[in-house]
Amino acid sequence: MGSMTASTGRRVLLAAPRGYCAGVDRAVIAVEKALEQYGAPIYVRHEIVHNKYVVQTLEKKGAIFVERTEEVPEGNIVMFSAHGVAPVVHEEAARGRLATIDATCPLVTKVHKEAVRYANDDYDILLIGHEGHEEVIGTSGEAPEHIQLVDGPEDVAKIEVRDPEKVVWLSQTTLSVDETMETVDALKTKFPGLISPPSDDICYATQNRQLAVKQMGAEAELVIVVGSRNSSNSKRLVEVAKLAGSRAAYLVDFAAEIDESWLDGVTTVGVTSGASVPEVLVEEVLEWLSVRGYGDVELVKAAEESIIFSLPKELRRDLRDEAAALMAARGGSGAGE
Ligand code: 0CH
Ligand code: SF4
Repeated sequence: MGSMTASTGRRVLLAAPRGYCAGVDRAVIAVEKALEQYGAPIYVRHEIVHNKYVVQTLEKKGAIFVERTEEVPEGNIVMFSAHGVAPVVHEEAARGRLATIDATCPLVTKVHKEAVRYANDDYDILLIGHEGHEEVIGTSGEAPEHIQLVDGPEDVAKIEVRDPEKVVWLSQTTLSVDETMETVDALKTKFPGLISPPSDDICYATQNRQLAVKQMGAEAELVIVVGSRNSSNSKRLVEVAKLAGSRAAYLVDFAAEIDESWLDGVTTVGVTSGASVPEVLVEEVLEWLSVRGYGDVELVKAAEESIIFSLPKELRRDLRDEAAALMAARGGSGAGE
């Protein structure tokens, strides 16, 4: 490795942790398992995770991605994505006589439960998150009449609450930690009685990936983040890298999207990937860099991760009645093509 290194000094800093978090791993395996157990097609409402390659790969195996529950033909199986859904979506599925498999990350479900609890206690809930993002739509749907969205510090001025002594903030799981703290500070200035969530809503994976990219951003002139454009946590990594000091940071889905000119005058390249990104895509980027003289790879390790989630309950227990009925209708064979 890197016989050129001594003369050129070119190197790659590789973030750890990066890539798949426990919630994504579980959700992607869940689709694969569902395809194995019940056969194609398996409908998935919304991209199971926000990654182009993952979606394309699962489509080839027989998954069909839809945006609305109503698009799923009656009597089929529909999976809910890792980002979670509002309760009304469960009702839509029941109305459409669909069997459901819920791949919502348990850490998103945790935030849903917090929302329900504070709504039941009649709090005003200030949900920090990005407008229009699937997760925020799902969480807000738990208690629409109690929840207001706060999309960054600039939104704080317009927020009004019924009783400033009964306000709590919650958040999307994939936000920038630093920007969220700015928003919280602004909210606290306005509402000194504001209560914080019982535990961090921004999840461990989001936090750790930002920590690692922050460390590398201080040293790397260029940071390449592998991830899709609609992936909130991946986009945050680009922002965090720049704030940490890297001259430039880019989001790419594939190595082929990297522009050679980005390397001009660059000695140290940082590489990381979002929580929805398979490692094979990072390997391709490392290969692309290695061919261009950046073959010396150093790990920047910010945290250890060992968390694993068990599969959605619908895939763990024996067939649910509705899924069993569905299989009977398909001719009784478990493993479809
Ligand atoms: O970062 P976002 O939430 O856009 O989603 P992703 O890229 O699919 O990553 C996984 C997070 C899923 C829900 O927390
Ligand atoms: Fe769960 Fe966090 Fe991964 Fe989202 S990013 S799926 S909340 S572990």
